[in-house]
Amino acid sequence: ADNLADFHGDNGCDSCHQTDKGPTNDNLTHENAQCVSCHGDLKEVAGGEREGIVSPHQSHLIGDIACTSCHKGHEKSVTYCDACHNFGYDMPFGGKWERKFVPVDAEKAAQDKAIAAGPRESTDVVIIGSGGAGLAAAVSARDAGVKVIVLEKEPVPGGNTKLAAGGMNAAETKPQAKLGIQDKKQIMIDDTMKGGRNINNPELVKVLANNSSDSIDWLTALGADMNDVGRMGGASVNRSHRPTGGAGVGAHVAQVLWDAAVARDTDIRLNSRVVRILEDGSGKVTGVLVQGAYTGYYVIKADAVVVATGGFAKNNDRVAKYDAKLKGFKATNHPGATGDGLDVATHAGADTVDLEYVQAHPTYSPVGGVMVTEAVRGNGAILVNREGKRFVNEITTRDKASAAILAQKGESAYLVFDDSVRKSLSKIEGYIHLKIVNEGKTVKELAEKLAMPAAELEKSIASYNGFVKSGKDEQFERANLPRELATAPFYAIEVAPAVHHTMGGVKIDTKAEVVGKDGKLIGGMYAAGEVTGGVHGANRLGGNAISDIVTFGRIAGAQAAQYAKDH
Ligand code: FAD
Ligand code: MEZ
Repeated sequence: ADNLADFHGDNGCDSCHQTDKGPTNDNLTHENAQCVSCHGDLKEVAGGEREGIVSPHQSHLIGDIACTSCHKGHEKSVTYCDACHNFGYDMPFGGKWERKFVPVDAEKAAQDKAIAAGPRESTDVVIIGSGGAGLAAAVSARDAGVKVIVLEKEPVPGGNTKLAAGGMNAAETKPQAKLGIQDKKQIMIDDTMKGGRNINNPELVKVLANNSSDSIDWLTALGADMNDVGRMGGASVNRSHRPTGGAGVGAHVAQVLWDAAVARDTDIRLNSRVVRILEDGSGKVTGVLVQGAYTGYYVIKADAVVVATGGFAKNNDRVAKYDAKLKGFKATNHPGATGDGLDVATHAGADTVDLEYVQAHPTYSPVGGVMVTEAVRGNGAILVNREGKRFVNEITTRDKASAAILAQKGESAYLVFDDSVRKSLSKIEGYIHLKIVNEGKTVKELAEKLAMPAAELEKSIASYNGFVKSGKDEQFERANLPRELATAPFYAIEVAPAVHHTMGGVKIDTKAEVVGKDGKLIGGMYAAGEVTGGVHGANRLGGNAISDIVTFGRIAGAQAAQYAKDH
């Protein structure tokens, strides 16, 4: 047998499919139920795995992960995890992970034919993308009482949102008040404008900051725990909210939003790529053209569409077009962050802003294929070079920290911390699990493992601890000095910059309405999240994206629902 279908061949097509024509929907609902009926659900399969391996069936992905996300019937199976990691799983009938970007208008003739055939179904609001912006929009549109279809091109939901780690920025919140943190929405506005080099759209920044605590309350009411509050680069106050104990914010927020959307009976379709937004002669939205991975092209008629398709950091050709310095760089993003949603919106007349600004995250682990959250630095870690010396204010903005790392020998650095930092942030356990963390019982032992001069590393840590005691970093003016690095064991992770966030995108107004190339609003088209531009200016502050997607996702969903009711 060459693939799973061949292997199961003796059982006949109906052992997987409902009809002899193959799949009946793009979620492969029936096919996946068949897998589960024989092999058990994810939890049961994970339970039977060998101890000590990084289990492919226990992951940070959200929702009920479909077996068919990795296990394919008629082609080679692929390990979805390989889009980021490289665990070397022994996958039955496995092939190599590869992704080629296919432009949205690649099959024009087939697309035109589907459009000519007319709509297969209709709804009030279509939401493109199942990341945080899309799911927040879905929940708020459902709460406004309209019919919603969410379309997601990947086999798994959650986009980049499910990967978000360090936190969600918000000012004047209840969790801050409980911890005695004094903050002001105006300070969040000022920090965001300064971090974005003052080219942000100030009206959008006001919406971001002024709604941020309401967004925390909204998530909390849906069941989220946003009670741990830490510091991110460029913030002058601790305002980055995450679950108690310091677990990753994104997987939690995405799961809460997913559960809320499912509880509201939202029609969510995976493996469903939107390739065109359709409009009438006057330029008003009339629906979308979908490319179902298994059911082919079809049209959904809709009154309003929310574009929530995320950024394009995983599409290096496109990134390099805007910033040649980033050519060939790795990316922290999920495989779907290619920018085709941006193409769909611009083909339908949307204007764009700030596309030339692409952000590198300073601390990506080339060994693990994962981003190491800024929260590790926010909670006390320092950055040292191969000589064991600090070289930058660790919690400066990302553009500055990335440039400083690239200026070091080997174009990488080590993130060094102690056991008290580890205990402050449960996300670190994930890095240990991934085996990307070096450990020493003493600073000397750690330095020896890194082939670094031990005396220099000891000196750097001793002088940093002195700054913590005095409350002033005499070397780099680091503003937050949360704890001394004095509790053994000591740890280090090698880190280098990787493409992380695309600041620019579709132009929107404060109601998430899309502005057309002629400067007028496009009737029925809304956008939210990383696909949009203007909120973050030239450089996004850590923690501001989750705030952006929840606030503007909610606004886009409510506005699209109202538009659908009015038309
Ligand atoms: P996404 O969550 O990326 O969702 C977009 C979805 O649209 C994807 O699922 C995609 O597959 C789908 N899609 C795209 N095109 C189409 C199409 N044509 N048809 C159908 N579907 C389509 N920000 C913070 O504020 N705090 C953090 O701690 C943080 N940590 C991060 C850690 C990592 C590793 C990464 C990569 C990012 C992090 N960010 C963080 C940034 C933040 O996660 C993202 O900017 C944000 O989640 C984007 O949300 P979104 O909903 O706009 O897009
Ligand atoms: O906002 C981000 O991208 C972020 C906080 C990432 C991280 O380091 O956790």
